[in-house]
Amino acid sequence: MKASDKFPRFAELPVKAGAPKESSWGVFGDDDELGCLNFLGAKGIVDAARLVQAGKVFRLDTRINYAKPPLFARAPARHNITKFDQFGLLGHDDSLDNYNTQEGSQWDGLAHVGHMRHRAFYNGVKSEEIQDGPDGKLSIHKWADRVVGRAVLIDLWKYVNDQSRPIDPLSPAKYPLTDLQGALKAQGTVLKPGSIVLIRTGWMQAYVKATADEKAGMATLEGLRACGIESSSALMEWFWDNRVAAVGTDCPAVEPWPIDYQDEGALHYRALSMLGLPIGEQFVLDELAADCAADNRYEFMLTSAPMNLEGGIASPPNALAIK
Ligand code: UVW
Repeated sequence: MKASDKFPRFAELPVKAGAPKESSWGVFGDDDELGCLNFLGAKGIVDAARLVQAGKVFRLDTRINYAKPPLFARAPARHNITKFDQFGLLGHDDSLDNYNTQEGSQWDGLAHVGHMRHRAFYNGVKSEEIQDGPDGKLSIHKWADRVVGRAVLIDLWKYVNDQSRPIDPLSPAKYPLTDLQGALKAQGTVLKPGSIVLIRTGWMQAYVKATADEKAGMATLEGLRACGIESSSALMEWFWDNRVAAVGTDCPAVEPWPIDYQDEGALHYRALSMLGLPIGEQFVLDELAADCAADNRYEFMLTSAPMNLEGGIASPPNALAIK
């Protein structure tokens, strides 16, 4: 890190008395609700805009209801179109009923998962403080205009296949930190402070090819088997010390699924509750990856506008990668 970097290193965490081990609580202020998104900023947006050179845009969200049925037994959304033809006005409205904000591509907000032993969410927020409306703590709407900056794709799927050691994405295979570092090196990409990291594991392309019966089998917490990245303290140190602002993946849980809910080392606890690191799941990265491989440019501008829902817990990313 540069000498001007005012944030503590991972080894110096926590900075706040009484805060859990390896937590960033207090680093961005006692009332902070943005966590690692604080690593993004005006300079990063200007630098990211300079990466726009080809005029290509990649949508990173799945279509609504792409997963049939949705994973983790989440409910499918119902889309209704209402016709009107009255007072000389002909047209339509529509509504999306029963919409679960995690039915497809999603950011897990910091209110999604709290630490099971500390009984607390990022920055010590208690479950009672998480509620609908403007006063809801750690609400996703606070990110609505924040997730813009330089992003980097780490194509793990390509990396392991290029080395003739493919994994089965529809199994709980674990990519180690050394693969993330190796893929970056092979791509010639560096992490700069304030980057959003996108990680392609190969899960999404395998899921899309699965049969309807296989998808039905994967739709429950018990039935799902999915690859992901390791959930170690070393990985969190690497993310934090590189000032990674958010991590989005094409797999269902970032870490391999199933997870052991009793294991304090689970990435959901380490990232969301301890570091305040937003994690994204079921992102669409295959077309972007093909383009990055073709022009050998794995960095681009990313814009993501989470839902402006006061008290919201999660959101589709509404993400665009722009090259
Ligand atoms: C669960 O919380 C079950 O899943 P996720 O946050 O990975 O969508």
